[in-house]
Amino acid sequence: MKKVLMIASSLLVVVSLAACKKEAEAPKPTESAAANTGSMSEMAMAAEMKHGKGVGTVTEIDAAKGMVTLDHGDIAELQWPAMKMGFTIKPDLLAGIKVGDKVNFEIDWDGKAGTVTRIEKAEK
Ligand SMILES: [Cu+2]
Repeated sequence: MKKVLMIASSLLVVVSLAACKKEAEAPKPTESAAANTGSMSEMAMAAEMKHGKGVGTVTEIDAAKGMVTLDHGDIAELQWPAMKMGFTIKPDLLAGIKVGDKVNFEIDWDGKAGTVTRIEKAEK
């Protein structure tokens, strides 16, 4: 929406100053540079949240803190090797899950911390 408005307003500037070409061209680089910076940072932020799927074993549950520790296998989407690590989780997702369970899970990873968005016992 913003970008469309920027383009529309820079077109207006060009049209209104069309009589004098030198003045019409001068403000253009500044405006498009500002527009690019805005959309680039939005793209970078969107790219930081990644989603991955994995299989693991529950090694620790702290429902009060909304934490679960999983000894998980590779997660291809995140290029992660197998490891043991803690994730935040909504406590209600932990219903029926206990330490020692083998689980299938999905996570959101923001580059620093992971949140389990789905977890269920794996079929044996
Ligand atoms: Cu991990």
